[in-house]
Parts: sequence; C-alpha cells; structure tokens
Amino acid sequence: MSSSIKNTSPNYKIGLLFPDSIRIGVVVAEWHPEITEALYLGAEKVLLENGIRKENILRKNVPGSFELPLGAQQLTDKTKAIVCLGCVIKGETDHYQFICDAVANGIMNVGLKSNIPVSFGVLTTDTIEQAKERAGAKHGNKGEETAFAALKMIEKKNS
Ligand code: DLZ
Repeated sequence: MSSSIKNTSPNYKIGLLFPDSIRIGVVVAEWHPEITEALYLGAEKVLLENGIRKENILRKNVPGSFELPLGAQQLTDKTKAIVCLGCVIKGETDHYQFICDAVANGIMNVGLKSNIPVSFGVLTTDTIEQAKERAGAKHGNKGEETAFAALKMIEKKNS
C-alpha cells in the first residue's frame, strides 16, 4: 500500500522578520558532553540557517541539566528566546525522575514568568546509544528541533 507520507528530512526554515537583530540564548548542560555538544551544533545550524547572526547566539554552559532553568533565567533580559539542551540517562541516574521533572517544570516556569519562549531540548533516555540516535543520527537531532520551536514561538508572539 502506498502512503502519502514521505521520509524526507525536516525543513527547519521560517520567515522571521529582521532575524539579524534577534538574540537567542542557548543553555547547554555539561553532563554527557558528547551528546550536548552535538545538540548544540544542531541548534546553532538551524539558528544560522534562519538568519540569526553567530554573535547573537548567546551560549551559556551549566554543570548539569538540573541547572538549565537557572541558566535560562539569567538570559531572559538579553534574548528573544532561549533553547535549553541537556541529556539525562536513566541507566546511570538513580534520581532520574526527580531531575527530569525538576528540569521540565523549571524550564516551563522560566518561560511563563518571563513571557519569553524557552524550549526544551533535554534528551531523557534509557541508554547513551538512544541519546546518540537523537543527537544527529537515525532519530534526527533534537537540538535542531528545539531551536526551531524557539524560532516558531518568536514568530507566534509577533503574530
Ligand atoms: C548528578 C547527575 C546525574 C547523576 N546524572 C545526570 C545526567 O544524566 N544528566 C545531567 O545533565 N546531569 C546529571 N547530574 C547532574 C545534575 O543535573 C546537577 O548538575 C547536579 O545534581 C548538581 O546540582
């Protein structure tokens, strides 16, 4: 049976007004750096492709995913949107669920309080292999997806 759904790579392009004047924050957790660096490169690629200037991408590293919300909050007065990137591996983390819940709620709260889009790019997987698959392999790069969500929310805020 044929399907109208084709396996094409995603198009992460949006027509933002004056993208060269937009500053975006990207907060990157340092745990599992081989994953979070790959997520960062994906996010940076999508931002640059959409006309954001490299010098207007404000990167901030934080020790772990738990610190992402505070890192994001510290960028809210300088940026139009913030992308949070991290990776929590269940198999290696006894308090996995606490970290995941705290990070998700924290990131959501920063966005709601500041009225700035703060997008959630934290991989929560059972194994490092599953994380790799989502950081530039067979399941794409969630950093790209998360950066695109932030840009779309800027557009929606303006509409
Ligand atoms: C402590 C910890 C553990 C066990 N695992 C992870 C992880 O898989 N991914 C991650 O981003 N961070 C981890 N951390 C660190 C916490 O996020 C946080 O940095 C510390 O608890 C200090 O607040």
